[in-house]
Amino acid sequence: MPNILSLLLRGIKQLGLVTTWDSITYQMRQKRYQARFGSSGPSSRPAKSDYLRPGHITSHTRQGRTVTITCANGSYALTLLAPDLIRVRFHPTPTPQSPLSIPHSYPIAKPDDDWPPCDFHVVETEATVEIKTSRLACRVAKASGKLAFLDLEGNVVNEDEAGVGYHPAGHVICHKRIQPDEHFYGLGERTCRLDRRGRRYEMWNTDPQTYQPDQDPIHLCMPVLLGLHSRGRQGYGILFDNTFRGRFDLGASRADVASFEAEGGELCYYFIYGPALTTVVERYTELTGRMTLPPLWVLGYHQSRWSYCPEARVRKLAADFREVHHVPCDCIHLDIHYMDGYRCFTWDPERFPDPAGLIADLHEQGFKVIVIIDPGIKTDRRYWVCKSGLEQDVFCKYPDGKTLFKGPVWPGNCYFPDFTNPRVRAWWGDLYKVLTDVGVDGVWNDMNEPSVFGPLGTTFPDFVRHDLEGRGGDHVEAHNVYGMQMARATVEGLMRLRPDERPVVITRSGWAGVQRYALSWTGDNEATWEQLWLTMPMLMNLGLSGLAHTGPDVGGFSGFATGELFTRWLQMGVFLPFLRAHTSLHDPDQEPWSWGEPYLSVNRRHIELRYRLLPYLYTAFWQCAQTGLPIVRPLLLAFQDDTATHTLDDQFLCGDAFLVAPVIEEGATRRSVYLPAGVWYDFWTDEPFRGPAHIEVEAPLERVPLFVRAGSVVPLGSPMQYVGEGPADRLTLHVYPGDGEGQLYEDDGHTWAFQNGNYRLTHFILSTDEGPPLRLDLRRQTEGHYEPEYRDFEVVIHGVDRLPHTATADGEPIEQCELDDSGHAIRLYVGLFACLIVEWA
Ligand code: MIG
Repeated sequence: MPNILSLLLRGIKQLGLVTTWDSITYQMRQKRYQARFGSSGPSSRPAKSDYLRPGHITSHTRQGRTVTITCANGSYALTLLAPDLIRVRFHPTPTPQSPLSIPHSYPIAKPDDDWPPCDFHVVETEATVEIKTSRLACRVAKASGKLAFLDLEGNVVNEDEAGVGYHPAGHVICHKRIQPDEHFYGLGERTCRLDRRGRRYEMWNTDPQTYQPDQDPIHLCMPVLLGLHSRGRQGYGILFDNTFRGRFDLGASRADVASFEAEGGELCYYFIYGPALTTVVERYTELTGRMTLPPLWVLGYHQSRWSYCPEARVRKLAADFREVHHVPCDCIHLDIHYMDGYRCFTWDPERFPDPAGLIADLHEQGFKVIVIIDPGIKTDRRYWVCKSGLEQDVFCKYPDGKTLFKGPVWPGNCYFPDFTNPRVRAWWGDLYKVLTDVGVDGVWNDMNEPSVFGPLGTTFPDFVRHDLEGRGGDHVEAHNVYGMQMARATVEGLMRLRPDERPVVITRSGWAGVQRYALSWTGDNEATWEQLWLTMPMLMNLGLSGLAHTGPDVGGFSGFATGELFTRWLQMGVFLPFLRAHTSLHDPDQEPWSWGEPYLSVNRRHIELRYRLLPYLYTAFWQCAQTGLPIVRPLLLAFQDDTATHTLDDQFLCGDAFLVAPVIEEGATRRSVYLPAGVWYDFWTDEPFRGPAHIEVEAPLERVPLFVRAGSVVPLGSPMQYVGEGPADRLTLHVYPGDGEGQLYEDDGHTWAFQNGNYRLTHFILSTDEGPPLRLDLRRQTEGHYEPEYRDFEVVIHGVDRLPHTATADGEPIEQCELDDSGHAIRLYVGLFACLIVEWA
């Protein structure tokens, strides 16, 4: 009893009386519905031995790109989409399924017919049926029907242990063998280390209401796994294409066995061969889609809290940035208190009497505005969205097909749109007109796991029905894609409403493929040092899972950061794709100036660095949109054959040039850093280091340990208060001697004109002759017809301590050349050159 009472009191304190009451009555109602429609929650798991396995092969046939292999207890359809990409489907029926009926899949962006033809042949031996492409072999054992994927020399890349299995209750599973030195990555957003091996991961998007390290699952699960073994020589990926509640077990039950399973649906997975994980990520994002290029301002600094209100508080925040503290910022986020009683698509008439006026003024000062939108629609017939939704029949229902599912969230009881219905998505997208009409620039979709308040379960009951693109199904199947389809409905709406502007949608939940629709932030973290560290493995694995545009609540959502913690988190954030400070309702403001000096100055300097980095970062975003290669990368992605990188998760690469090693310990002013093979320059001192090596570096509060790979050409812009503040008159190219290539991508920063050639892509080729004499040769080639505003370059050559003997641009001597104050770099001033040659006597 005291338990219930304290729960009740806590509930009332956090949620208010109405919502608490709705929460309690919700529990009572759910009990009734459970009695009527069946139980809810994970069903009991069959024993491993209870699964039906394929059994021996009876025949095989080939039709188009699909090989059908019939076994005693079912049949495989193995479809060759590319030489390194095979889809495996297994059906328990003895009659082969038509390989042509491909069920709709939410993750898949590239249908079978869009893949070019793929050459392969089928070879039968005494013991196997083997499918061979130019990259890989898929061998099926005749006796057992088990699969193995091999490279062309016959080395095992991945092989079945018990292999695929079906259970009459509808469960599907696949058991794989773990290779001795195998490491695992991926699985979307997890609160665990970079290497996923040795534990279980649930596939069930969940609102943890502030998570702890090692808590699982949280907001955004993805059924994509990457494996790396044989000292980095073998790498592959698996997408388990099944949305039902499920789990991955990566050596938890048995150290040498990995499995993935689901409570229903098909046993269908895509196998992607590397061996380079960069190849895997590229293929995977070809299959599931890539992000579209965001507008440049999204790469700026964002400031948020739960919630900035009323209007006067927002205006003061803007003035604090521009007039008081001169800290650059591009965007202010409005959390749920801007709404009228938490009703989405409304404004609180007292707190925000004139949203259009406020937003126009913020625009005037160079701010963009992002507002939060939740899926729950208050059950209030006088509220226009609810009324329209009821008229249009958009809300989720119980199996009787009549009763609307109702659950409490912030506004009290809510109905929930069924985003798995295309008609509902269209309705939802159009609602945003009321927000774009007043000038809102982007949308933040929260609570879309979906989250419902109440101890009996934090989401819909299993038996709630969904459209699932017309097929129909229950929540066990639709749950994991609910958030992704909400983000999709949102972005499709924004595209219709503002076709010329690149849309901005932030989502908390998602599933494989969500990168096509939205960026995401890592939800409700905590203001602790451990969670500062955790940001790195979280983001690196999200990037490997195809979702590269991500970032944490800098400073931590729950709890109040110390000045030192915020500053250290921000220093790391400068190199993360999405940079936003945010905090919870119950905590003080976390703004760059909240702790006074010395923090304010350090914070300002690092946010200024973020803005100088924009040309470099934007290029990394463009690369990611082209190839899927993430912006924040684990070191193993660039140094796969260096086993020291395979579990390294306290430092990361940002784009092609930077290695970032944030300080993750309170009070620390030094840290050790691992530098992989090659020469690395300390960004702050220009001191060169040769890797592979563990080194100790100074890390005073004033700076984040940062290294630049030799051979890099890093384009940096000028400091500014916000994107588009004024014309840039110059671009600085930071050159780090060595041999390498670099890119710079530029366009207007917000429209789709780049799709018609209105962009400029610059290739830099840097070669260095160590000499003596030392000689640097920098080539610059461009494509596309976009013309940036600047005409001049400042070229900074790092790691040299005296003026060159000759410096020419396209054969002409360069007049302006000076030694940097540091004494470790020189500066040259040149126009739009094609070939720069600098030589020291
Ligand atoms: O139940 O909108 O993760 O960023 O500030 C909490 C209020 C709801 C959770 C989000 C958080 C946001 C908060 N929301």
